Amino acid sequence: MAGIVVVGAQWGDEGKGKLIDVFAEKADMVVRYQGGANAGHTLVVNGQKTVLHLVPSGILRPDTTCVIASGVVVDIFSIRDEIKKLKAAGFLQNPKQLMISDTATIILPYHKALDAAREAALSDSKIGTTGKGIGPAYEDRASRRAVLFGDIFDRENLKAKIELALREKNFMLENYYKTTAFKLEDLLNEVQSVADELAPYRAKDTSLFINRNLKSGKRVLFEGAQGTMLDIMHGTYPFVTSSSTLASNACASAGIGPMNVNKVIGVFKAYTTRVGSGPFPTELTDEVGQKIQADGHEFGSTTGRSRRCGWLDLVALKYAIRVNGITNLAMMKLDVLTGHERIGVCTAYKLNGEIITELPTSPYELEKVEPVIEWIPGWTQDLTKVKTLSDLPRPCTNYIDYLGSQLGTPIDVISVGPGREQTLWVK
Ligand code: 2SA
Ligand code: MG
Repeated sequence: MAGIVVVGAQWGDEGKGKLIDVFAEKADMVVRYQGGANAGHTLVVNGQKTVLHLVPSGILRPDTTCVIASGVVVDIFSIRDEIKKLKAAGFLQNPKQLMISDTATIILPYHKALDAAREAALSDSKIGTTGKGIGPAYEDRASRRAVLFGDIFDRENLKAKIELALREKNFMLENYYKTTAFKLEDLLNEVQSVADELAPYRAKDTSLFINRNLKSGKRVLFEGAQGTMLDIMHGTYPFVTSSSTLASNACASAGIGPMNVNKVIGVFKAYTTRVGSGPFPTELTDEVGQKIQADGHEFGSTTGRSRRCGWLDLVALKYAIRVNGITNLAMMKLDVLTGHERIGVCTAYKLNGEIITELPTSPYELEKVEPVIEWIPGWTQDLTKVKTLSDLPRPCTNYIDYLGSQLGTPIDVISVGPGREQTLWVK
């Protein structure tokens, strides 16, 4: 059995999409296990860029089956558009390549309207959500009134569920948030037309399918979205997303036992970024941060927002290794750090005059910490054409060795550009 979880070890946008696409060459299946169209996974193949939001990052490999598991919140309109684009680009020619779980939650326009209305009402203390309706959809799941993917194929039950939902949502939207209500018939008609288009991808029991495949020795990759620090339980609450982003949720969402997971790969960038509000101890608001932002093209791939940038934070990364049980690491975007005289690495925090090496669990304390930075000499060589580890400049190797010794977890893969070929294997 070979189940491998690929999880974001920072605040998302670590490069999970690229890594999954590379690994998918040797995988039979890629399972997306949480989040929704808030994610933006960018793949560059032969110079052609594809941004995926809901469809798993194995989709560019025609022999890989992609599964959207129960824990995902599926915006049915967004996935319809994503599928259309993929098909037009020559991918997903066989509908069997994509399976959407009947028990996944769906996101409807009222979830997005509520997300936007809530953020607007928060004014100065916004979470900085992507506006994709993620929070309201997971709330519906938890409060047992979610519309599930399977419901959209059953007009009678769908009508009853949406009618009930609209009573409450429209009341809130109109009376509390003073915005526009939704009309039942319009919504039902829209859902109906999308249901017809999505029917070929409907899967009744993805847990059964995944378990059978694992039992027969197939290689299954579980694709995380967002990152550890955005986890609903263990992230920088309340500045988090509304799902569990951790490796352990791959099991809960897909309906498999934890013993099926053989490896947990933590993906991190050679520096740190965060999009949205919330504490970010190593954030650089000066020209160094701006250089990283420009060189790394650090813009949200869903919203286009500028990502905040800073040095690598080993306190947060070690925390991610702990809470996920990360067994192996992949370092992405090392090429972006070219051209800095020196590279900063945060090895500890200072809190109320004391040095601490564990991430504070209190959001108020995390907001107050100052990073303790160690400096490593930088390099000027362009890394994007480097093909093997031995061709990396000496200071760069020193940086990698330094991180390896600090983290105590092997770094197996180093990425020096967005392309599949810009991948260096440590072993
Ligand atoms: P939400 O929309 O409710 O999940 O937002 C809550 C917080 O989670 C953050 N979040 C993300 N952070 C990084 N990357 C994400 N995906 C997009 C990308 C983001 C974008 O790939 O760049 O385009 O802006 C993502 N999705 C959610 C979000 O910023 C909030 O802090
Ligand atoms: Mg992203």
